[in-house]
Amino acid sequence: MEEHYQPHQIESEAQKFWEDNDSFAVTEGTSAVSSEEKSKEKYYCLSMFPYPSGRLHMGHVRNYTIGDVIARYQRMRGKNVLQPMGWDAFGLPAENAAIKNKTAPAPWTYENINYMKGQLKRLGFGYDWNRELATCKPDYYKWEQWFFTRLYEKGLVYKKMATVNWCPNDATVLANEQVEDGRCWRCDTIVERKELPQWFVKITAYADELLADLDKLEHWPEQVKAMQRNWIGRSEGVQMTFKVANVPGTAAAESAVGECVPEEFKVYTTRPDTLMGVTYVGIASEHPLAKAAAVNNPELATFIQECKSNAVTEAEMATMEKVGVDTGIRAIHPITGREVPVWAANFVLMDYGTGAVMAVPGHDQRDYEFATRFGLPIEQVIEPANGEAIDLKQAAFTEKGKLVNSGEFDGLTSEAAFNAIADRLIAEGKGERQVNYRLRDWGVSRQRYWGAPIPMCYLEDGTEVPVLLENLPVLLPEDVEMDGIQSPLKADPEWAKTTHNGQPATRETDTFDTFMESSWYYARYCSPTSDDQMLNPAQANYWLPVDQYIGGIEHAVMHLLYSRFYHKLLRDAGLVESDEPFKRLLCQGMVLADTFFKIDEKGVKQWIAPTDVDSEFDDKGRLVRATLKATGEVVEYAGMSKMSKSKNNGIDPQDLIDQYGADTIRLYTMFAAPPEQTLEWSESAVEGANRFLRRFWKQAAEHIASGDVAAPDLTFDINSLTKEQKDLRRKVHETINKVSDDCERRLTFNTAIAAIMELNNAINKFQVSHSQHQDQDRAVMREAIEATTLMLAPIAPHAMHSIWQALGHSEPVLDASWPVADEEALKKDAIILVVQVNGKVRAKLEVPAGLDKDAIEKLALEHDNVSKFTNGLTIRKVIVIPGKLVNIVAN
Ligand code: ANZ
Repeated sequence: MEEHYQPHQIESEAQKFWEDNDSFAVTEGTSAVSSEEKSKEKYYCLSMFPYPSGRLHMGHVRNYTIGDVIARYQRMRGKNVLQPMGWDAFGLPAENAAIKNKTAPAPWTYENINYMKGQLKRLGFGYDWNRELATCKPDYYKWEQWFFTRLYEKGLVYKKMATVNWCPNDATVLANEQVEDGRCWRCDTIVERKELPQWFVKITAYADELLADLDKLEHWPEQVKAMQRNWIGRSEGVQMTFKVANVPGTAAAESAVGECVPEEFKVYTTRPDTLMGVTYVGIASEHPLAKAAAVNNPELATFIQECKSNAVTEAEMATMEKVGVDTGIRAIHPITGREVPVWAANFVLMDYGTGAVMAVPGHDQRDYEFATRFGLPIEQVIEPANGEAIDLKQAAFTEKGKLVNSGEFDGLTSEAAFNAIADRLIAEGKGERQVNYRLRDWGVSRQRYWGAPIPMCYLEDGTEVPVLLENLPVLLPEDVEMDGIQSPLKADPEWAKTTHNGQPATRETDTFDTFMESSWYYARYCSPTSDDQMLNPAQANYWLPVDQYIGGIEHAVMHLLYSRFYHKLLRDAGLVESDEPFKRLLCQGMVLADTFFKIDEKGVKQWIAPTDVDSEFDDKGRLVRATLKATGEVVEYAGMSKMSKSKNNGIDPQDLIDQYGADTIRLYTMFAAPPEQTLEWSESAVEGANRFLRRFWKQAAEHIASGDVAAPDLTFDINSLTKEQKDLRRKVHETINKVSDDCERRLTFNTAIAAIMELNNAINKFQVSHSQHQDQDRAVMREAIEATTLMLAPIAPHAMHSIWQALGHSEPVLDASWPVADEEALKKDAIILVVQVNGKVRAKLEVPAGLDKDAIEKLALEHDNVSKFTNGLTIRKVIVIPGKLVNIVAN
């Protein structure tokens, strides 16, 4: 074994070994070769697959290191471990890059995949590359297209006109969460609203199950489950009808709108108990009534126009200024018959409930703000249950309570009134109970090119038909020219021409939302090459559900909800048996780094890469001075923030690999923080990780050089061990217990590593004080070094691969068994007891472990320092708490 740690050489040797032996290939144990796998418990460890953006960033490195450590650990625990990797390869950035570089998205994507795959290999991640998939490949999206046509046949897919967020710059539809402060998340352009025909998948049909099954997900972070619950947003309420008293200029309106102006409309409320406090009605600007009234109302028409260009998310709505216009329409209160004005208001969403609300400004804060602004009446109909006075001049009273000013309903509690009013409306045919979800159906149409073509076509008479299996996949042409304006699919009328059962037809030119691909890739890994069906159920059911899923918290809602939905669809199509795709979920924290800037001549902030800066710290570790490495110029420090291009504080993992090797980066990322917390980048901590590996390498090398390590005869005789030898053994086995628990249950690898480092210190001390010429010393040492090697193997697999070999093992460390603590070694020979006299500590007593109470009492009373304080007193009581304390009461 080389005396010095040479990561690059060691790492390429280990990687070659894994590659040559196809070490990470797994099967379900159905073939003869793999009968051993058959007897093992399966373990499916999955990290979220990357978008092939070009290079790995530290966030990827962190995510994939956590996954790889878990996978390797579970393998050493004797499991049959599947850990696959692939590429979430469709999406906008490829198009944008292609436009910029005047190429097509496909070659850009494949090149990136190639490069990033090399990086993943260089980091030593143990993936079964035989299962690699890229979602942009026809053999993958063919099955996604097929599944969509099945869903269409089942009535779970439909097309409708929908208002969408439209980014005029990217010419694409954006999901609500892709809109940040009214702007496109990618290019910052102000987002508009637009109506387009869109394909939808009925996720709302599964809303109840998606909500209920969250309770089954014991090993998911509470936070993620709460976000999903919130997103699904189940509420129970009443949908009721308001009649329209008048529409100003109805005839003109009808001819302009081209259809009948509605005579009535519906509202949805979760608080029917407040019905008697309705003083106006709010409708969305896109509501048919608003459109009708706008014909004769230019102010309203302008307002509707303005709302169109203001995309809003629900979060923004809460803080947004509430504005609106009186439509002139009057609606009739369903119980009192009183006429109330109908206002078009920007806080009413068209696609929630019915697009109209009964406004109760006394008890709803949004209605209150709106009423205050426009001088609409505010009436109290609920009082606090405890009879306290409320002040409607300050704010709405939004809690439940007891009804007042509500005629026959006065005195009822909100709960009782909910039922009484609902029953009354139902009896009069004016309403019904309803469960509502905030969750919308999943709009999957995108007007972009680089995605899976939606497998639908239109016959000459306009009938929509799903593409037949024999005509799938609908291929996306890869050899295209991007003009930056229109999707090549839309620009080429020839592409759309097709036939369906011999009849001429045109293809749909929209493509799928890329969440479609990422919603089922975890399942496809189980039978990645299956070409006669989407999934091979036997294989899928062997591996699924995923035992451990690891990824970023940014996917807490959309990706994880869509995948859960998709899994249930796959189940209902008979392809999988389980109800949920991911048993245990770990969301890793962000990677942060220091940010520095200087102000340039134009007064603009220039962000400076942390690697270009020298920092000085005070003794508390606070940064006191930062200077440019190149010139010594002082720069400003702006704190830690998420590594990002915009702050120029990203650290390229490739540079680190080149400098320190993969094991150091892996060890550093796992040691710097618990996986769920943010990781603060620190160059000196990377160096620390590197030093630790060097040190352990040296220890192992010295130990091996000290004498024969040929295994079997180098065992020790437990009965003749010295105290130091026993102490080291105890430390080794205590560490095994701690590290096992940290890796299995807690998933806190940082504390596991800290424990290994402590053990390492103990080894060092032992090595210095023991010449190791004694067989017994060498045997104890060997046990400690082997245990350390095994425990570090998942984290720093390359160095441990070499050390394990050098220790004389023929089987690779990858397949070695995880160490198990020896109960015998854990036993303590002696324990220290504190002796108190009348509550004051008077002595520390070393006694043999397992000594009985009487003997301990005797020893305590005989201790010099104890007898000094009990002299002349009468011993009243002696309390012995085994393993801890002796308390003597004397007076
Ligand atoms: C009257 C009322 C009185 C309401 C009150 C609340 C409190 P969740 O729980 O989220 O389902 N609402 C209904 N449709 C809306 C739309 N399209 N845009 C904006 N708001 C809408 O919310 C249901 C409540 O949100 C409904 O109950 C309605 O206001 C409002 F003291 O009706 B409520």
